[in-house]
Amino acid sequence: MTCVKESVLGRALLLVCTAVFHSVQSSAQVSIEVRRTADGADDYVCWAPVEARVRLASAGNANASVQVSVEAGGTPDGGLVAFQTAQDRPLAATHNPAASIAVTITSAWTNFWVSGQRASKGAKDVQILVRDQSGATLATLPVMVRVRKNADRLTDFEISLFMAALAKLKDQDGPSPSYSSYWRLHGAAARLGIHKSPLFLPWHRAFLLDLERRLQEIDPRVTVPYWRYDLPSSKIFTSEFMGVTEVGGEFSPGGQMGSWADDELGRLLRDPGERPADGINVGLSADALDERYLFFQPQLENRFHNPVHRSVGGWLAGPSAPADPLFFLIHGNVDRLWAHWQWKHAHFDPQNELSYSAQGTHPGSGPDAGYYPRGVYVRDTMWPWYAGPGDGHWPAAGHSMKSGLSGTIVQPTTPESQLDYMGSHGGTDLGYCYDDMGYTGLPLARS
Ligand SMILES: [Cu+2]
Repeated sequence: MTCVKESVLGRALLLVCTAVFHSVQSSAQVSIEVRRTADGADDYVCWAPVEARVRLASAGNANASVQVSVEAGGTPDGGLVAFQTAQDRPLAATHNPAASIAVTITSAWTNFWVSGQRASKGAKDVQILVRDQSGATLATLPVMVRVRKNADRLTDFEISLFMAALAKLKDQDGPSPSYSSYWRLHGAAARLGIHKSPLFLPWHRAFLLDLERRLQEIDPRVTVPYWRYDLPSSKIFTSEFMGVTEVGGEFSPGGQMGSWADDELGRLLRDPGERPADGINVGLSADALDERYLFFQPQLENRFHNPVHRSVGGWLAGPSAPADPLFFLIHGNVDRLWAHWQWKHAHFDPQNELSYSAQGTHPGSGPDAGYYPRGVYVRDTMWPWYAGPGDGHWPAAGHSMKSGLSGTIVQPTTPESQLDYMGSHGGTDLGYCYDDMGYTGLPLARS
């Protein structure tokens, strides 16, 4: 069986694994793996099905086979996973996971699919269990259903994990990319057409994923939460999280945000006259957004995004916006709104101009030909995820996205690669999901 070492829980898990191991010595020894590795560092799943496999690990009779069931263990309010046997990766139309599946295991690997059903609470709180026909547990593998959540509904523990990972990234000067490189990249990209163009959404999707993977490298339990800025919030603008703004007074973030500063920009600035915790009136329902990308993108950018940057003010009102970590919570929500719109209109096909209006590669085809700079068209590589020298329009790129512990990296990083973010329509699963949008497009109860 596979015993997993996790940074904090390592000792406890090792004990659990050892205990289970002893109890099954009399019967079969069974191994479970997620993503074809014995390494627990990639045992994180979202709603999208992820490949897992099981086999008899004991040497001995090579012809042995055992009838087992694969099921989930955990707690009633923690994470939950479900299973499916299928040759090919199930897509939205074929996804049909069950609480348990019957499998005949041998000394060769047998594959199955595991997908999240309910979000974990900041730890590997769900187990993949293999039981024999008497119900005895033959093997157990802890996993985490790691989803992006509403920042206002995070537990104090989840907030502390996120803030600790952020602080660690901020303190690290050496490993690349550092926190400050994110606002520098955004500032440079702002001159290349990432705003006021179709590129706005896919570029920021990749950018968010880039930071999220960097944070997960520090703590794999962390995701970037989203700020529902259209609603009042009680938890986000506190000294434990994104800081407090006193109306008519100073911006006095307290806690960790109180000492947040940048070598070049100085101390964190926000507009002291605003109370973001009250919510920001965007004056438009998300349901009213146009179903054509050409019109949807500027609506989302101008009505649901620009006023938020302006209202919070300070760093967030300029091209160095990502220097304020609140940037990533804002863009988490922008990306979530895009994801909801994609589901509502089934807009995942990058070859359909209703899903993404700038078709082809630069200078493009159709009515938009020649209109946008390089990088905007659906099959263009987006800077800075671009391996190569500068060429007059693009600077030389010294930045590459981390492959992540469980996220697949798509090369080259094009707008096309970002559209079908869970791979539910045949694209590549980027390894993230939202707590209110399931794999098959069914709205989910937020946890
Ligand atoms: Cu923005």
